[in-house]
Amino acid sequence: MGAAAFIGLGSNMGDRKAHLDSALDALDATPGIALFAASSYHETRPVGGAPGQGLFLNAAAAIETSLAPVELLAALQAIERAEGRTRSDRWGERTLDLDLLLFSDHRIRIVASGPPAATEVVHLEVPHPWLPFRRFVLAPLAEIAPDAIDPITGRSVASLFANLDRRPSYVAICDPFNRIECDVEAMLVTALNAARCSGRTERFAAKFPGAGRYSEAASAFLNSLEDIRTELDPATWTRDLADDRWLVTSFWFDEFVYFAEKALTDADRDHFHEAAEAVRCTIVTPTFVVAEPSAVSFYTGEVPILPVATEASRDVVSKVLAACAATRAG
Ligand code: A4P
Ligand code: MG
Repeated sequence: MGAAAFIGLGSNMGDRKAHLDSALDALDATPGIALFAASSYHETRPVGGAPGQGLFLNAAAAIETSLAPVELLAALQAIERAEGRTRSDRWGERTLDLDLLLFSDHRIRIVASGPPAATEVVHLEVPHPWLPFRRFVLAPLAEIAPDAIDPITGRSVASLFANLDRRPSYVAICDPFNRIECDVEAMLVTALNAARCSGRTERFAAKFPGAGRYSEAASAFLNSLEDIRTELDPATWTRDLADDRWLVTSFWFDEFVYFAEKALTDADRDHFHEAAEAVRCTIVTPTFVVAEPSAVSFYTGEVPILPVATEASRDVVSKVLAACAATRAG
């Protein structure tokens, strides 16, 4: 009939099971939507939002639809309203929340705009921006669609879900242009009681050694690779971190490689590239990377990225903490 899409369902108010049951019926009854599969219902602790909220029931549904993405969003919101959803606080308690997780292989970013009086102000991001971070979304989705692909990371749902269970849990901050306030790393380390690398690696983040000095820089870059290999050796971190402790670094390996390769001459670049790829296989990979938007543009890889605008440190930190909590909540 049309496109395959996946919907995340959540409820933490009233008769939660009844809300999810009727949402699935309503989806199937909507013209242009056929319900293909629904996951079991998962009881989960609330992530974010006001304290004291009740536990959620979360589920995922696979549909086929002839509706356009914006029409589908409108249909989801109509079903939410029919279940008594009122929009109060962001991430507040809700009878029913329906999120469009994936729509075929589309990447959609419609940012709400228009005059304040406009009645139809659409905001839609697909894949859902929190998809790779949320256990309460990936666990039910992996039940019904383990092979569905997230077009941003190119990874399957099963692989994104497995990523959350990898240890050590590791957040890398990618900020090559120093746009994120420098106290963010320290605030995160404190809030998460996280481990951090020793000072040696900090210089990769601060000023890539020799950057811009071309041929002279080649050996410095190769030395830095060796430092990274030592500092991000999985054996160290598996030994030093208790199961659930986070590692936080103020640099990201891919960022270092990207800028090193830009700075090197053609002759040095190939050799460096080979060496970097060999190191990549031996070091810990971030669970996710925190990056300011202009740093994201050069990257098209498998590691999930949490974009943070150049907002106040407090806001960046609370967004990162929400993502960390979402990977864990069960
Ligand atoms: N919007 C943009 N993209 C989408 C999309 N892909 N799917 C816009 C659905 N809506 C999308 O949503 C706010 C606006 O997002 C809408 O106007 C829509 O145009 P909302 O449902 O009014 O507000 P919200 O749900 O409070 O905020 P948000 O940011 O959508 O939150 P989420 O992502 O829905 O997360 N913890 C557990 N354990 N289980 C949960 O289900 N859910 C949330 C809410 C937080 N914590 C949770 C759970
Ligand atoms: Mg929502």
